[in-house]
Amino acid sequence: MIIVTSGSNYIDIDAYAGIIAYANLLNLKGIPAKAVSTAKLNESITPSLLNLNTVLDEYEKSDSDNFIILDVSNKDYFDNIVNESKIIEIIDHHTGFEEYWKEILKEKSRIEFIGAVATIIVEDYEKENLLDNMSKDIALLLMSAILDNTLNFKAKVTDQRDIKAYKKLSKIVGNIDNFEEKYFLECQKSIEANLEKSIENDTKNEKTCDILPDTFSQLTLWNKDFILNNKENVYKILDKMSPEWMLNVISLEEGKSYIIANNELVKRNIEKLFEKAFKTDIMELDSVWLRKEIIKKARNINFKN
Ligand SMILES: [Mn+2]
Repeated sequence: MIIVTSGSNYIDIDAYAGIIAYANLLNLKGIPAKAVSTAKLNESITPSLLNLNTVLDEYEKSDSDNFIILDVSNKDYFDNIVNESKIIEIIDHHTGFEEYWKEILKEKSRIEFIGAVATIIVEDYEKENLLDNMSKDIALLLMSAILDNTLNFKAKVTDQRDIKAYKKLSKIVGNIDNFEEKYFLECQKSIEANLEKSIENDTKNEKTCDILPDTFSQLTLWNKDFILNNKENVYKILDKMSPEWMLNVISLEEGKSYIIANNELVKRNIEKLFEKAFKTDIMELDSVWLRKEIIKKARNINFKN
């Protein structure tokens, strides 16, 4: 049996959609394959997506199993069920291990730097002329994967191929009004329901440079309203971590970041960094800025306090 699987610990919607869709493609081609994961599913796999008529398969271990790995190529992070010497294909979009796998798997190592692995799977269906055989539910999973991994096409990793694949999937699914908004609002709902844990999970506590506070939090949301309406709560959670913090709120609806900070020194430094002023505790940026991009900018700039 061919086992299509992904990473250990947590998998996101790109891995989840990818392994289900790829196992299904192999089945359509008459090749027995199962989509298996023993990892936890993260918040990008929403309750609505879990309610679709698509599921992971049960795993029954057999010595004759071969493995296909999706959305991860660092062998330290493969699902625990994987026998490394039995890997027959890897499809990923993370950098670092492309030469290693090319050597071993030749053309069966497909590591390409685009927005989502889901896009590569859609292209595979197309090459096999099997797009018409893809179910609406699988198409919905793959659409969500592309949205999530490209941050609604705003992330710099977004490729034209992602946009093209998404359009093809939309045709299979038919008309859904504001699918992007619905998907991200559902992700946002689980963040709101568990605000403290969500903030903690996406806070980095480390010295990155002289300008930025060590406590640097980030939330990716459809819109910023909830956070602004619950400012006191948000401040309380962050103040507990450190008197000096900053929060990067990525608003996907508007395609821009908002920096929130309440410490005067922190605010002054960020104002120098972006050459922009805070309106009370909020600074509106011109586009989506990821935390790692803000840190990079801060490290490249030298100024005296
Ligand atoms: Mn991915």
